Amino acid sequence: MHRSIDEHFAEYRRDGYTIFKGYMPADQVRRVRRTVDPEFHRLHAEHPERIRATIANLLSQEGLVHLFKDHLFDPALLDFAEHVMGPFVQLDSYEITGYPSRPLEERQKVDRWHRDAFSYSEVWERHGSSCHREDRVYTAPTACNCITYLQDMNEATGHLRVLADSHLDYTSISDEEAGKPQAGEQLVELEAGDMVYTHNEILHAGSLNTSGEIRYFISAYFQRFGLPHRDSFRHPLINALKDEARAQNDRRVLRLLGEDDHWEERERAAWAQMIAEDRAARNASR
Ligand SMILES: O=C(O)CCC(=O)C(=O)O
Ligand SMILES: [Fe+2]
Repeated sequence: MHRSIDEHFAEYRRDGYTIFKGYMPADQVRRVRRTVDPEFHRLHAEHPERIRATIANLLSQEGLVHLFKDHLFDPALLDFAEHVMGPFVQLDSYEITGYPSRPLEERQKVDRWHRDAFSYSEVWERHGSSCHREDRVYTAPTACNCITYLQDMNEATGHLRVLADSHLDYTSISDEEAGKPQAGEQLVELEAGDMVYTHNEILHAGSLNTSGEIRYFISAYFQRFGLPHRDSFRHPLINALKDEARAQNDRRVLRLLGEDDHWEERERAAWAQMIAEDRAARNASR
């Protein structure tokens, strides 16, 4: 059962995240797992001490781009991203991460509470002057993580943990506490193929995997256009995607890949309209 953009946004604004149930069909989940399994077995064997391994820059991977590009360019996903951030959405990073299965005694261990990249709460949460903590103002995120899980999420595979509505405050978790369960945390209920769409100011953590299978998620990390980005936009495979988007006049896909000659102009036009409305309101009350 699919919910409307408005319903998702109401939840997102209140809690700092929303869940798109069944976002990736089961056969695609199986196809992705089957395709990347050998590479992750290799990566995990190479560094057995690491709790996760990542294949980054998915759009620049010859053998993977065809499998992954439709997931990222899905109009429903981009519609929601634009609803949340405005029409200024750029890709920061597109990757798949796999957690190898760990010994059973590590079950339910927390993989570090954190806020994601480009969050400003991290800068101010420990600042001595604390007046900002009295206000709980919702602001559009500078970045969003769209995380699609490729297995049911439970005690064995390792829950995603979230402190709901922490995108509205400056609560901080000390380094000593970052590896521990937190009072009030939600263990997010998810099945294979579900996508969690987060606000980058939300506090969250993964949990270690003891399921016997690899614990996978695909992360499409969106950011405001123009910010520094991790993925390359200059690879020949990306150029081909941009050529395709240009031929279809698909400006938002071009923008997603770092190309928009008009964004500043468009933003200033929106500001000018607001300033004119404010001026008209002042004049009307004279
Ligand atoms: O492991 C998870 O479920 C979440 C991962 C995460 O928060 C991250 O990679 O930033
Ligand atoms: Fe994260």
